[in-house]
Amino acid sequence: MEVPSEPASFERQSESKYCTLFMQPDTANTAGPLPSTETIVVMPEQGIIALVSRIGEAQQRLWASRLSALLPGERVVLFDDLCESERGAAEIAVVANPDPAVLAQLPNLVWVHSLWAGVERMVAELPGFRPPVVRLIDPELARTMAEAVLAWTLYLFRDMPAYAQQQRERRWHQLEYRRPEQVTVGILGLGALGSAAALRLIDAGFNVIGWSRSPRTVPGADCRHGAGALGQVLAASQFLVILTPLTSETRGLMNAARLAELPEGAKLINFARGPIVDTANLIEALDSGHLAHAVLDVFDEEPLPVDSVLWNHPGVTVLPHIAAPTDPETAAQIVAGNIRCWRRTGELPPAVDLGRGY
Ligand code: NDP
Ligand code: OXD
Repeated sequence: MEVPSEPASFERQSESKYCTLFMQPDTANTAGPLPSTETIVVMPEQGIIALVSRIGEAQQRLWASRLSALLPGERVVLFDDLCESERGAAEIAVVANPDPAVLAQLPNLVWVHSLWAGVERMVAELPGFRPPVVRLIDPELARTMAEAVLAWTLYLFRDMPAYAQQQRERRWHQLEYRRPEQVTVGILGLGALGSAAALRLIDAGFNVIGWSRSPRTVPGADCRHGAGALGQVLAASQFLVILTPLTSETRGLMNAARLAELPEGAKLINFARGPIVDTANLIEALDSGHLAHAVLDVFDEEPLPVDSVLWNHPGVTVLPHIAAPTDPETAAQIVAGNIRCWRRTGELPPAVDLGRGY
């Protein structure tokens, strides 16, 4: 511990154990007089967690204070507020859409925790990144996504876009009703979010057929896996919900040929990432009447450019990436819990497979 005998300044430079800390004696200890004329330097044994994000500064500060409150033994600090030695000392980065150039300035990172469930942009921007990346797996996020999938499946199932159009035309016309059991919803992706969505749809009475890369079991759902099974899943899906991550295998997955495999009049919901569906092919399928409607929450470019044809297409419902927002309260608890666990045991939750892309 460094004890400067005659500090030139009493300015508090940092609370870190890594930066020299000068504290004014009478503010450093409010419990009573200091025992000697020497200045006491308080250096709390705290780890440094760098917060790296391209979200706005105010939001970053909120995350930092939320996490700090849950992690009394740590300092959660915005990257820009870290001094040089602190950057070298940071072992953990908590990130949300991080700038890769900024992450590169944290040379001793041991691991990274994403505040978001989807890490596709990060994976694409960080080829060869070595520290393990842990993404957010939050039951509350899964619940929110399942709720969104049910909400927009019902929106399509109960013909709300058609009734809204009829109202604009002052047209009184009753469309045929079918029961949920008469309808099959396909779900591409049976991970944390897709499997929760499947269970919610089954609970609401729908038949569910799901698709994953490796074998998965969701009670009550017909689960298929592997590229060879995609055609069977699409052929059965009157409604198709996309919840696979964007990877080299899923980019452009729903192209003209795949869209054509859906039954006539099928409806599509993309809650994953825009480039999984080929937009031009989707518009063609809607214009030809092969597809009846698409609910899109995600796009090739976000925010969706004002001149995009999707805004005014009668067969498209545009949502501004709201299917399942990160819940700050539950996400902070989960991230803090994972950090505490790692400090205690050295164990991390399963990391993203950067080679596989998710
Ligand atoms: P998971 O990693 O838990 O699940 C991904 C699923 O997709 C797995 O079942 C996986 O198969 C499957 N999959 C991946 N690649 C393929 C492939 N080539 N062929 C077949 N199946 C494949 O992810 P989450 O469920 O947590 O999240 C999914 C996505 O949802 C995120 O990546 C993100 O893009 C999006 N998202 C959107 C939000 C929104 O608000 N719109 C909010 C949060 C996330 P397997 O089980 O075999 O690994
Ligand atoms: C996420 C998202 O990945 O909002 O969390 O898409």
